Amino acid sequence: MDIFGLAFSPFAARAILAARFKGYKYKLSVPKDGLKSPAFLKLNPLGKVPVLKDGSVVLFESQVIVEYLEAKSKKNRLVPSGAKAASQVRLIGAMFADYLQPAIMGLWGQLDPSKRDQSVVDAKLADIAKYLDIIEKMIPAKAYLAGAKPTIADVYGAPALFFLNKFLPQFGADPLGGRKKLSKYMAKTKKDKALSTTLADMDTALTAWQNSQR
Ligand SMILES: N[C@@H](CCC(=O)N[C@@H](CS)C(=O)NCC(=O)O)C(=O)O
Repeated sequence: MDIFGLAFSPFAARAILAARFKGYKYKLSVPKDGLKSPAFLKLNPLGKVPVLKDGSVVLFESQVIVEYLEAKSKKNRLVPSGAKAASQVRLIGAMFADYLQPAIMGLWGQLDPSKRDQSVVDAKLADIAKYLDIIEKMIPAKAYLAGAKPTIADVYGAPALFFLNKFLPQFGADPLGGRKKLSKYMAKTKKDKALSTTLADMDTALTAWQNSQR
């Protein structure tokens, strides 16, 4: 299968992580002529990454791609089968995907101190702290965000936490603010091959992109 994406995109990272956790072979490529080229717009009319191409299946929207990858094989389940367990995993995933990540990415336009609006920064930092407190209470003290094995909570959580660690120090804030379970999780991501490789690739690609913008 083919994943079209930029390695530092938190949305592409979801597709990449899901593919890695599930054990699928895939090829990652950057859309050759850009995101708005006629060829790429045929795959995703929105001109955004990620896009997944698996034979005749062409999908965009990271959450749909993750669900497809999960549904394609029962191997290495990312959503447990029981209704209660599945809902807990989905709830943790939703906190990251729908609340924490948008608040963190809202700081993207504020990174340059000369163009910063401190009221926007303060509002985003307050939202981030609120969501982190909620997540810290929800997650179990286990190796992964929703338990002993990787789930979609990690697929949505790890890319968001990557950007949290990258951005917050630039605003003088401590990314995890001493939240014990989340801090332990971040330290443990180094021990999981899919997580450590994906986060390292995001780091390399983000640095290269930032250098290209200077
Ligand atoms: N809702 C989409 C968002 C994807 C998205 O915004 N991707 C960014 C990269 S981080 C992108 O392609 N931006 C280019 C653009 O919007 O022109 C998803 O979940 O896949």
